[in-house]
Amino acid sequence: MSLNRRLFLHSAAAAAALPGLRPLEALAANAPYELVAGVFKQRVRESGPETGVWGFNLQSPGPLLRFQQGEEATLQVRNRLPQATTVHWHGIRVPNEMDGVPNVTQVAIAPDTDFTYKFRLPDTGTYWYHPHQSSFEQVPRGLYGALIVEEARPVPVDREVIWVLSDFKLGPDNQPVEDFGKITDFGSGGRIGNVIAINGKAAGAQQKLELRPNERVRLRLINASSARLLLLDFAGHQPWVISYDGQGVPPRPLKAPLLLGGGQRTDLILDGSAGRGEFAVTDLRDKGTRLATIAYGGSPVRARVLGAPRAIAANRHPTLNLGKATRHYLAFEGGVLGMPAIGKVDGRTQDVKSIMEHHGLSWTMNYTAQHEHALMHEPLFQFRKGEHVIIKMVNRTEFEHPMHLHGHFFQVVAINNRPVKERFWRDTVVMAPRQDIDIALVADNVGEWMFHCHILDHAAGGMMGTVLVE
Ligand SMILES: [Cu+2]
Repeated sequence: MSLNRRLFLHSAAAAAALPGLRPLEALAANAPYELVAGVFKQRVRESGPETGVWGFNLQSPGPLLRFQQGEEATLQVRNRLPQATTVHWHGIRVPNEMDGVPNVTQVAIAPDTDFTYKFRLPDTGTYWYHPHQSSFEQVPRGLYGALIVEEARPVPVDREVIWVLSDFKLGPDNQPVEDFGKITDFGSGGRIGNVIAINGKAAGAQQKLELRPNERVRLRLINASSARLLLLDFAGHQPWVISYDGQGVPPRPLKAPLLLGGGQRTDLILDGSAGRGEFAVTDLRDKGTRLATIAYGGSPVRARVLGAPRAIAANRHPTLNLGKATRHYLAFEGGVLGMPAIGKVDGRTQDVKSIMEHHGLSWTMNYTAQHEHALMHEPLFQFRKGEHVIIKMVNRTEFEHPMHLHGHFFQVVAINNRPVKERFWRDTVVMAPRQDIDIALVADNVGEWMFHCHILDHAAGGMMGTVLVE
C-alpha cells in the first residue's frame, strides 16, 4: 500500500475516533507527501464569522501524519505564506539538517518556494510539527499538526482520540488580534489567546468526547499553544498515563490534574468507568474553563471496566551513567519581574532595560540574550559525541519555562537539588519560577541543536540557545 493511501486510511480511522470534534484529516496527495503552508479561513468560534488562520493543507491543525516505526518520511513543504518559514518535527530524533531551524540547520523557506524534509522515524509515540521561523507568530496563527509513529504492538483500546490543544487570540470579529511580537509579551507570560481550541475549534461544553460505558479510549494530548500552559482535570474519571512526550512509562493512574506545558505531550488511557451522565474536562489554569464534555451514550462495550493497560514498549534510549557525566550550568534571568538581568547581546554586556529597549529582547541564558536564530553566537554547550552530561538549569526568573531540547531526550534527575527517584525520558520540561532542575542526557546526536523555551514569545525574547554535539 502506498504511503499516501495508508495516511488516508489512518486518517479515516482517526476521524471516526473524534465524535463531535472536527476530524483531523490527512489529505491524500501524491508522494512525496505535501504540506502546503497557506492562509485561509476556518470556523474557530461556534458563532460569527470564520477566522483567518494560517495552516497546512487548508486546515489547522494540519493533516495528521501517521507512520510506522523505522519508516522513512518524505515531506515536501510548500510555502504559500507571506513570510519565510520552516518546519520542525518536535521530539523526532532527526538528522540535524532535517531539524527545520532557520540559520542553524537550513536556510528558511522563502515565500513561494519549497523544501523537502526526509528522515527516518526512529521512535514510536506522539509528536507534532510546527514552524521554527517567527514561531511566536506562525504557531498561534494555526501552523501545527500531530505526527504519530505507531507501536508494533499498540496498547489495546477500542478507539483513539487526538486532541491538539492550542489557543487563538481573536477580536469580536473573530479575526486574530494583530499584536504579535510585543516586548511586553516577550518579557512576561507570553501572548496568551482568549479562545482555547481543541483540534482547531473553540473548546467548551459543546465539544463532546462521547464514551460508551466501559469503553477504553487512548487520548493523545498535544499542547501546541504558543504560550499557554494547561492543567487538565478529568472530573469523575481517573485516566492512566501511558507516555510522556511520546516515550512510554509504566502505566500509572493520573492522581492529580495533568500539567501540559507548551510542546509537551501526554498519552492517556481513558475508560468509560462512570457509565452514564456528562462530565466536564476543565483547564484549572484558566479559571476552570470547560474545554470539553465527556458524554455517555450507547450500550456497554463490556461488562466491567478494564484493569491497568499494558505498557508501551520502550524506545531505544542510551543507558545514562550519572557517575561519569560531566556537569554544566545554565542560568536563566530576565523578564519584567524580579531582579534586573545583565547580559550580553551581540558581544556587548548591558542591562536588561537596554536589552529590551535596543534589542527587543528580555531574557538571558548564561548571561547572553540571543536574537531568534538570526545571530546565533557561541553555542551554550559543546559536547563530545557520546558524552554523558548533567545540565543544572537555574531559573532565576519569576516565570515558568517549558524548556525543549532538540534531537535528544533527557531525564530530570534532580529538582531543587533533590534527586528524582522515578525518571522519564522527555524532550520538554516545565521549570517552575525560581526552580532548579538537573537534566541528564547522552549527547549522541551530532549537530547543533536548539535548546529553548517553548513559550515562543520567550524564545523570541532571548531564551534560545544551541548545544553543539561533535
Ligand atoms: Cu520561558
